[in-house]
Amino acid sequence: MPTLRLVLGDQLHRSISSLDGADSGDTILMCELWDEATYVRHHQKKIAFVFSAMRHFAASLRDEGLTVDYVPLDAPLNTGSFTGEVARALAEGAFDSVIVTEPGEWRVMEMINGWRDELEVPVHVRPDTRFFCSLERFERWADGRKQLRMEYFYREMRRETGYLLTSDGEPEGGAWNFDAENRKALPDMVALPERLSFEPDEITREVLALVAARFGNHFGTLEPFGMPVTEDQARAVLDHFVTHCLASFGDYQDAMAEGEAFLFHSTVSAALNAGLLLPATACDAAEAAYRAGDAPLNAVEGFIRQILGWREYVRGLYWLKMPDYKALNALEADRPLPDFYWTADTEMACLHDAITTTCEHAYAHHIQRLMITGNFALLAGVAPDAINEWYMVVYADAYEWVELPNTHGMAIYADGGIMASKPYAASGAYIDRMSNHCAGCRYQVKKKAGPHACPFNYLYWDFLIRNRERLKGNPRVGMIYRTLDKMKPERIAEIEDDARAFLEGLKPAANWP
Ligand code: FAD
Ligand code: DLZ
Repeated sequence: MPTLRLVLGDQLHRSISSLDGADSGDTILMCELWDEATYVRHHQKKIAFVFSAMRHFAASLRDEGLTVDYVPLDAPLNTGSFTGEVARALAEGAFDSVIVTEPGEWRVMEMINGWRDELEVPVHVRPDTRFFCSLERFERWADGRKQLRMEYFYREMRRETGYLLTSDGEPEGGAWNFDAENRKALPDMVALPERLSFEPDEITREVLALVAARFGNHFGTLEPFGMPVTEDQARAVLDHFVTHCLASFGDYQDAMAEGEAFLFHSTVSAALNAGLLLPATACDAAEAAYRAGDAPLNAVEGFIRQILGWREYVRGLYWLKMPDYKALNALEADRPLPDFYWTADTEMACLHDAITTTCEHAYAHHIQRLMITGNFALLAGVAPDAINEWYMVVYADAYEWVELPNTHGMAIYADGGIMASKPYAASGAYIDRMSNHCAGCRYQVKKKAGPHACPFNYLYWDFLIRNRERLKGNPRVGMIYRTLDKMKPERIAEIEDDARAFLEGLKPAANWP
């Protein structure tokens, strides 16, 4: 009897393990689902991207002669959920088993686990072999370690994969990590590369109309839409990055610039996470550029570290620590999400810029996510569930396996240091050093107190004061507390007053929309 092979919307690669051994007698089930589009109310561009990429992938499987049961969102019998659609397919056809590749989110794994009892045929869950590091391998790495720091994991991955190793097995350039060279601000006159954008074809145009009609009240701008929706287009974005951006990626990795969404970043995360691009393809292309002398080591190592190191590490950590991880709230943060996260209606220029970019492109680069929107949420004490939901909604690359560790662990320190050795808290000085936002801001970054001072300045110290008992034992923040200890009581009171007034003035978000 044939097999029912379920392919989820972020598993869109021909090498996905659920398709291993597929033949024309099997049915490949792909479904556009109300539940998946609304369990968080994803950015309109993300829904369009996923649906269009799914439809293109289904077409490519059919071109190969495979049988695809593709359920569009508006199909009359569409039940709206993975569970409903698998049960319906089984009721309508004769299948001996269901095969699926492990999903990227805990909640979906829970659903699939439920099928083992609910369905009358066996359910086989195959490992997701798109990653360099299997979940078992990550568990072995983590086993017995007091601290799970990315850097040590990354070195093992470098050794195992051979990326950027000399013939003696040592790291190219004599060091594993060139991060110290990757912190330059953007010079005024630097020319930024043009970005690839793809004219929507008929499939994408149909999807855009569907999203406008059914999800037009979700966050974000739907059009113009130029995201890559096929493997070929994703590969073109990668090649464009390698040719035009990679050489400067390292130097300006941490830079920010007003009105410039992409700088020298690759913009491949949505394609990688949906399966259009394999991580090995991205790392191979970057290493080839280094070997050909087309990009310097600090850039190529930096790029490979993001994918081979951070991306693999956060996935391993997510599956190692879930489900308890999500409930952690080490700093007992409980503030509602400020309304400006949805509207960009804030006079703080850096936040306004990062949120505007996010709304237009369903994208912001790492430093905007970490040091602007993340840093503000950390300092203001926004409740983890509220800020996690925001990050899940607004980015086209957001899936819980990668969003949660980055937000919960890295940005807001809700995991109490499982991921980061100290909170990534920063005052306005950091933002001023790494960007040109402050020059045009209504607030003054050099002012420490009063209504014209940059709010990041007093919120930074207020955060440290509020969390003294929780953080004082951390040797990495000891020096900052020694500075705080030298402040006069009047200065402490001034910081607390400014912070209270500012935070009380924030309008909390109504549930979106
Ligand atoms: P580049 O800067 O060009 O980096 C290359 C690739 O490296 C990225 O495409 C991505 O696949 C990978 N990468 C880089 N940093 C990380 C990281 N910290 N964790 C995992 N992969 C990384 N990334 C997501 O893919 N999905 C998310 O939902 C997500 N949420 C985030 C939330 C917060 C608060 C923070 C601080 C970071 C988050 N990131 C997330 C990581 C990172 O910001 C994005 O991967 C990156 O901005 C995507 O842009 P890019 O493709 O141009 O990346
Ligand atoms: C993100 C997403 C969206 C918006 N819609 C669908 C969908 O309609 N059908 C589908 O199979 N997958 C979708 N996805 C991706 C899933 O949410 C993703 O597979 C799970 O979150 C597991 O990572």
